[in-house]
Order: sequence, then C-alpha cells, then structure tokens
Amino acid sequence: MTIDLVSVRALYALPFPELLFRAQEIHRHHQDPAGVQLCTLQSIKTGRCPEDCKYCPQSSRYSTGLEPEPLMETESILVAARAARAGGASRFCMGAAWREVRDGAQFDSVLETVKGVSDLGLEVCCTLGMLREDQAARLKTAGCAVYNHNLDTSRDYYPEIIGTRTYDDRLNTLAAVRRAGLQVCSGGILGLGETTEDRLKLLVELASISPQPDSVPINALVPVPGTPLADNARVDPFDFVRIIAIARILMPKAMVRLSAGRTEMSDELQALCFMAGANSIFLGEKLLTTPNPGRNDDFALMGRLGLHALAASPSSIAAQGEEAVAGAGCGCE
Ligand code: SAM
Ligand code: DTB
Ligand code: SF4
Repeated sequence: MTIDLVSVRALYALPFPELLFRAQEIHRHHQDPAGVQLCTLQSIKTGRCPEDCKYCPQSSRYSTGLEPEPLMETESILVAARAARAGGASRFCMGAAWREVRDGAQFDSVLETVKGVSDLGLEVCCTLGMLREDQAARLKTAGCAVYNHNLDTSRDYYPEIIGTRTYDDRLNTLAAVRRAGLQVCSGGILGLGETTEDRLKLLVELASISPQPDSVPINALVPVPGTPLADNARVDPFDFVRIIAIARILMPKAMVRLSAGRTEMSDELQALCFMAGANSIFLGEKLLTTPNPGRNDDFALMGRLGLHALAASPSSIAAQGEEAVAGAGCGCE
C-alpha cells in the first residue's frame, strides 16, 4: 500500500469525532478492541551514551544527574523479569544506552540473558542501538522476538534532534532486524518541537516500511532537566490523540503503544488514546530512567474501562519449556 502525505493530511483535518470513528472501525476489525498488551521495560545498561539525542537523559553530553550503571548481570535481570511476569507483563523489553551493539563479552552476556528471559515464557524485546544483520540473527537465535529502534521524528526534523547518526542509519538497522526475522518495533516522540507536518511525515515513514512495523510506540517527550529540550511545551492532548488515531488507521495490524509521558496524562486522555486505537502500554513505576504510572493505577484504569490484558502470542515465545508454558498465560485481570 502506498501511503501518501496528502491523504494523511486530510485525515488529520477531519473533525475529531470523525477521525476517532474511522480509527475505531479499523481497530475493531483488526484488533481485540478491549485488549491491552502489557510490556515492562528494564534498563540493562544506563547512561554514558556517546550519542547526542537532545531528548535523552542518558546522553553523556548533558548533565542530568543520572547515575550511570554498567551492564547488569544476567541473574539480576532474570530477577526483574520474573517479577515482571508475576506482575502480569507479557513482554519484557531490555534497553541499553549504547550507540551500537559491539561483538564481545558484553553482547555475549546479553545473549545469555535473552535466552534466560525467553525461557521464562516472556516475549523478549531488545533495544540496544544500531546493529548488523548477523548480530540481529544471534539475538533471534537466543530467543529475542522483537527489536525496538525508533525513527523518533520526520527525516527533515531528525538533524535538529540528533547529530551523531542519520535517518538512514536508523532505517538500515531496521532493515537488518527484519532480514534476520525479528519483529520490528519502531515509533517516535511527540513534543520535540516538531510541526504537525513532521508528525504526519513520521507516520508516513513508519507505515511505508515494508512489511509495516509490528509495534509502534508513540512517546510524549518526558522533559528532563539538563537536556536541551527540558523546557519544551507539552503536546496538545487532542493533537496527541489524533496522531494515535492516524497511526492506527495507517498501520491496522500493529500494536500501537502509548509509551513515555503517561504520568502527565489524565485517565480521560489515556482512555481517549485507547479509543483511538492504542492497545499497549509499559507497566511499572519506571520506564528506563523516568517515572511511569504504577501498575496499581494502570490496573485500576483498565478495570474502570473494562479492558483486559493480552497474553503473549505463543509464536513470539521462542522457548516452550515447562516454565515458559506456565508463564505464558499469566492472565492478570
Ligand atoms: N540507545 C538505544 C536507541 O537509541 O535506540 C535504545 C534506548 S533509547 C533510550 C529508546 C527510545 O527511548 C528512544 O528512541 C526514544 O524514542 C525514547 N526516549 C528517550 N528519552 C526519552 C524522553 N525523554 N522522552 C520520551 N521518549 C524518550
Ligand atoms: C520506546 O519507544 N519508549 C521506551 C522504549 N521504547 C524503549 C523508552 C522510553 C524512555 C523514556 C525516557 C527514560 O525513561 O529514560
Ligand atoms: Fe543513547 Fe539511545 Fe539515549 Fe540516544 S536515545 S542518547 S542512543 S540511549
């Protein structure tokens, strides 16, 4: 399907209720309309990143007061993964503040961890920066199902935010991830100072990846003191919902994840996002380094809205050992 910017602009110009209606029609046709995928995030290597992403508290270029931490040991990560599973998550996403994956002892350790987490019956996602196809293939063999690598914004606006790599570097990694047979998770951030046109161009870029990303995280900037974007204005809530709705319309089969920034969103705004087609969240009090609503709040909201947790898809769980089968249906209500 060719996705053209002109028709995407026309969607954005629709009256809000009309846009939501169209998104809901597509959502109901392709997704469980009351299901929410619950993912957890674990920062496995924190801070001291050589990249200059202007939004990121983990870049070594900015003084954000973040306490850096070296790569975590496999056993400590498995403790966190077991807790995530017990807490009702179906996907465990591990993030490292690396520019790129380098072969060697650290990557070997990540591979061992991936195997351990996958053996628990959790869908494993990694976000480790740029990588090559052979590295992606090793992750897949170890039991990783998904690789997260965000385009973040439009091609035009990208150089305003990141100078240490290019948009094509990003797309090349995504292509390598796909060739290795991993699922692609790629999305962006709203609130970087971009225009509406940049947001729509980002969605067109994402929807034009062939095949389309399996999941699309939409983050609202968490402004972190010390980063160049610390004083950015908040995104208008209705504009945010419109972008979620258009992501749903353009990528009907993707999980659309309401990602960073939820602590600043009211329950009502999050409900609108679910109505517009968002069907995934990160669970737990911390994202990588910044706060996230606690799981009690999230389960309370899901209860009030009559939403239920989606189980991990068995095909995404590489290992189906005894422990895996026990964990796969951790039907948290
Ligand atoms: N270093 C790897 C990379 O850049 O791909 C993986 C970790 S990086 C922190 C993952 C994603 O977190 C980024 O692509 C960005 O979209 C998001 N992110 C980072 N800081 C953020 C912030 N302050 N607000 C919202 N999203 C943020
Ligand atoms: C994504 O798009 N958002 C998550 C996940 N993918 C890795 C990360 C959000 C990070 C927010 C800032 C922080 O907590 O450091
Ligand atoms: Fe490093 Fe990723 Fe943060 Fe950029 S977004 S500074 S690459 S951790």
